[in-house]
Amino acid sequence: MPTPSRPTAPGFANAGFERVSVVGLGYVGLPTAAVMANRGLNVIGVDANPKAVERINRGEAHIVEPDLDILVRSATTSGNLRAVSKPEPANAFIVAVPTPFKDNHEPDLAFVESAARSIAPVLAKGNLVVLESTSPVGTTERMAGWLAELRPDLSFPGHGATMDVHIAYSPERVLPGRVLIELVDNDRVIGGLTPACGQRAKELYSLFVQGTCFLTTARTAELVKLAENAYRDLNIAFANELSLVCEKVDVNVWEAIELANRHPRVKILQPGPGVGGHCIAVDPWFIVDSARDVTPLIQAARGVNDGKPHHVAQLVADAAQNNALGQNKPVVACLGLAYKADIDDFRESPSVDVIAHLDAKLFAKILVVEPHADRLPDALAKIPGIALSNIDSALAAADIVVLLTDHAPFRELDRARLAGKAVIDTRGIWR
Ligand code: SAJ
Repeated sequence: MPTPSRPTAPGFANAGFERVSVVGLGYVGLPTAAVMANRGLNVIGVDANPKAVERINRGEAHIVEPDLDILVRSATTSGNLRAVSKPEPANAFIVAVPTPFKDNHEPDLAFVESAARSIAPVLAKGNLVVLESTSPVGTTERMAGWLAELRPDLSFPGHGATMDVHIAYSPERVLPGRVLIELVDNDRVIGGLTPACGQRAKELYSLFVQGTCFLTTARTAELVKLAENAYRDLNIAFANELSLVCEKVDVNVWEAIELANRHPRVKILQPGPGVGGHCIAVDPWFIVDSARDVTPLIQAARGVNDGKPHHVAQLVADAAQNNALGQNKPVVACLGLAYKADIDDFRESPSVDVIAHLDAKLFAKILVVEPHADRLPDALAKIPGIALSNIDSALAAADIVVLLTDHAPFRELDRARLAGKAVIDTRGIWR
């Protein structure tokens, strides 16, 4: 993790950013605010959720991410980080709000628009606004348009001959579980609405980023971010498709991939129960939305990955029907709810999807084990016969064990405890 530095020292070179505001204190915004504050910048974090604001001001992180609590505590104790629910004047605004999609997979920019509306009244000549949220190509231009409409007294890039406010796009690229490391170490792509906007944003990020900052246009930077996540989605889809092929031809997919990866130019990813999280399962649709007729590959990958939870649910149903105990309905233990290992994020989780697709009538009980949950998500709580359990009770009762998320305690499980049970290991950790 980055070494927390002490608060603003006299003569600290802040490139004219006396005060920086981060709008949206979620999985990206809070770590960014905390890292900048620990580098000596004066940071105001803005979040619409009053509970989050309160907790941050108490020096606590409201999300789980390694070492984030320590960094937030040190940032608030030094006085360099303060959370508020309404924007205040600052020299720079970093917008890090969610960009989900609507039911038809169309991007939903409501949070970006409302962030723009909330900062508009406090904007001043000389300010910088950077959008970090993953966004469809053209969103930064739209944000400039919203701001120009709301502040006719200021000039914005693309709106008027002069430029009072610089605007840029710089996507976050951090991996949950490694956010504090990647925030500092990763290279950064910065797209200005004009070259001067990009340059000003680079001056801000250079205050805490140790990777290289690459300058480009806002539209290119927006597409780069989408391309990165679509690329990963496609590669996971290939692994998932291969796992279906392997089932049909009776080959162990994990062994086949391991051996194929001994080729110097092959690096196949790992199959699993599907693709989850708020990024990889969402962002490819932003490309599709802009260019539907030329993206059959990206759409097919989404289909393969979204189809995987149904397939796993079918494997569990088959195991229930083949259950050697005969007359009695089997007990199934489902291990893991998070969308990937060792985090507490259940958003778009394929593990949750698999359980939601189980046919409850086939089972005496569905026991769910998730070390990071103290209650079942709403989507699952209504299933008849379902209960949250601990690993010992679940394994003692289970006839069928389904490994969905490869959390550390499951990886370390003594395999002897699975003897005599039907095991469906969607992540290949027990082979
Ligand atoms: N997964 C597999 N097989 C693999 C790798 C991942 O099934 O071999 C699954 C995971 O279990 C999970 C999903 O894919 O369900 C996504 O996990 P991930 O670790 O690939 O990615 P995220 O969503 O946690 O973070 C991604 C990262 N993007 C890339 O690696 C290109 C991260 O750098 C981005 O900042 C983040 O999306 C984001 O916020 O956009």
